[in-house]
Amino acid sequence: MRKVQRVRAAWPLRFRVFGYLFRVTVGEGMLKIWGRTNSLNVQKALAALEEACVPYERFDAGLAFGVVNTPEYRAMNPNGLVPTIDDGGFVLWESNSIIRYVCSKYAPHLSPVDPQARAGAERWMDWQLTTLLDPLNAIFRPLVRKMGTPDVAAIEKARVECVQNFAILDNVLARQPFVTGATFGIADCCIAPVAHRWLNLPVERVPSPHLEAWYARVLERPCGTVLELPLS
Ligand SMILES: N[C@@H](CCC(=O)N[C@@H](CS)C(=O)NCC(=O)O)C(=O)O
Repeated sequence: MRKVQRVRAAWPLRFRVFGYLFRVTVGEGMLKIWGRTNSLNVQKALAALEEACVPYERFDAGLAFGVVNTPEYRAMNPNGLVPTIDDGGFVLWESNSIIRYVCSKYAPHLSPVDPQARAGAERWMDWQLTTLLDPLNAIFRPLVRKMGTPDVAAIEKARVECVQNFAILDNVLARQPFVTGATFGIADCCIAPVAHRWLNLPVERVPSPHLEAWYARVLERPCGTVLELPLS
């Protein structure tokens, strides 16, 4: 499998060097992640790694890059989907589980332990998977990935759902700077790539000043580097 990217440079070099030396010293080696950078679920995992300041090696995988159907990959991830990580021999798939793991282990400040704060954050992560994702895909796949013949009525129905969903976020972000309160956390890692996709889709949106202000704040953070690519 071709290695395409080493440590990213979003954080000051001294933090990266410290992280690298720490991992080498304790014998963990560099964390590995498989997945193409235009995948939403890969972006979520990368956002967590960037925010947690974890040095990593990324390997392109999925769609045109293949890899996901090789026996070696399937042994790690039997779904044949991306992302997958290998952290010193600990293999994990499912983007939200990766976010939880990376933040709990490497960035506890992003990962609440208080049961109510934890549930509050995880609620948004579940909501991203169960509510935000499907209508977004119903627009993204035909209009950006050019998958199938666009069904205008289905796209419009999905657009209306997205407008309603993102209005919920806009209302929350009118009261606080980040999804779960005053500081950036796991829920922001999870939702930022989805908002990036919504705010860049070629469809009509209603004004969402608080969502857009939050997104601008997120772009200034380490995870903003993950969101630089145009949609593809
Ligand atoms: N529930 C999984 C879904 C993973 C998933 O559907 N990944 C997509 C990319 S976003 C995928 O692997 N598509 C096939 C491919 O890229 O070959 C997760 O959150 O990690």
